[in-house]
Amino acid sequence: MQIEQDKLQEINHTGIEKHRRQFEHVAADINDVEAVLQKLSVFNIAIPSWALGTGGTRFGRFSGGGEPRSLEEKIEDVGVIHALNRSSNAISLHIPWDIPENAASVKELAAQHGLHFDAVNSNTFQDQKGQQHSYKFGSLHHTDKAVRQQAVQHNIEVIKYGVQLNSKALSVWLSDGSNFPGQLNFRNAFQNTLESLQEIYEALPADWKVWVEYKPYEPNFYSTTIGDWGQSYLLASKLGPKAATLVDLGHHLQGTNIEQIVSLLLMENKLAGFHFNDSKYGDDDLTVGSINPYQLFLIFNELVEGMDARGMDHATGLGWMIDASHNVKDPVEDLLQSVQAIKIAYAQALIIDKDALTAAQKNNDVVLAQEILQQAYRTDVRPLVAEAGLRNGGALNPVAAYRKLKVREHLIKERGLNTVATGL
Ligand code: RM4
Ligand code: MN
Ligand code: MN
Repeated sequence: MQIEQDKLQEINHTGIEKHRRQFEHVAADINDVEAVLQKLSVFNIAIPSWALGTGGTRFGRFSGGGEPRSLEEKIEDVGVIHALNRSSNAISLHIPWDIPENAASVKELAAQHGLHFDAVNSNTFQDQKGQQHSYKFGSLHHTDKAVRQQAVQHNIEVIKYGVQLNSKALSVWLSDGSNFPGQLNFRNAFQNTLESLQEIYEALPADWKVWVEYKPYEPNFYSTTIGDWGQSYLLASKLGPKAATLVDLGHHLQGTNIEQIVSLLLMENKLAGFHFNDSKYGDDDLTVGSINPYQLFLIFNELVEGMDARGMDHATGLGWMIDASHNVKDPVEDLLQSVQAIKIAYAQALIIDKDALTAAQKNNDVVLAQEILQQAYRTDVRPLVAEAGLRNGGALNPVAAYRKLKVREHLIKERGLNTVATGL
């Protein structure tokens, strides 16, 4: 389904006066508001192909209706998201959930919606039909070389699919680990993982990267072979310059200072990018910004500061992706909310008074440092985000426009009520 521009403009028109008032109010106090708008307008976050249907629990799946039945329909849904927010110009594919059978036509369809392909994700955490060896006891870390080889080959195949689509990165998340003490020799598991990743690394085209994602637990509950950023960083360092660490916000134990991890990885040029989501307890994959928007802001503070220190382009310097999926929301609305939350946190980080903060840090003026950060965090920057979207031809309020345009109703009519998208 295509968003009709004239209808979208009509909807925007009804809210424009209120928006103007709110925008002028916040813009008046911002230094170089045009520079902030410019940065917001080129900032994009990739949508995961596995988040377009309802999913995300082991216990049941309750289809919301009109779910995409194919990769083509997933691309159309991302097209809808991008048409509304003008900030989701890429899709990240999970193989084999979403195999691009005909790369040329898939690429063309994506281009029609103004989309391209971000990192491709491999999957060695589930057995596929007809697969020779099982991943029950892991994949790249497996004790049996034949299993490791099969998993390596799968990753190489995923790179090949990605090359056809002009992706530039392979994202690897392993569920490899152990459920019980004694089950695994940690050193061997790590060495096997490293050697397997080295083979995959060798298969990367010159302009490609491999992103190594970590996660502390689940599905294994005693150990995970790439369990934290230290383990991922160690692998990425040993692999070489094309390897870096991917931070999924939900993959940390409670209380972990994620912003500090981000800051140091960035300093070492080993931060690949993000899987954004939010969580209360673990890998909850909830809508970005729904639980702890302050943490998200603090992460963006480190990102803006650290990327500027390295002279990096905010929009293209790192991989920006969402990794969320769950049961009770319309997935498209959920993704629209997530992208907005990310842009809000980014905008807040952009308006921090950096010079004042640096001076406060130098003077050990702890109170002032907090005041400066929270001044930015407590500014309602939503009119800035809306203005950037509007100038790009998007919706003033993407979720509201999606509802007014009755997109889900159209999709249900087109696809039916009982469709189930591939994914978890
Ligand atoms: C994992 C991890 C991966 C994602 C899978 C579906 O927990 O976050 O990035 O590909 O879930
Ligand atoms: Mn992830
Ligand atoms: Mn996860």
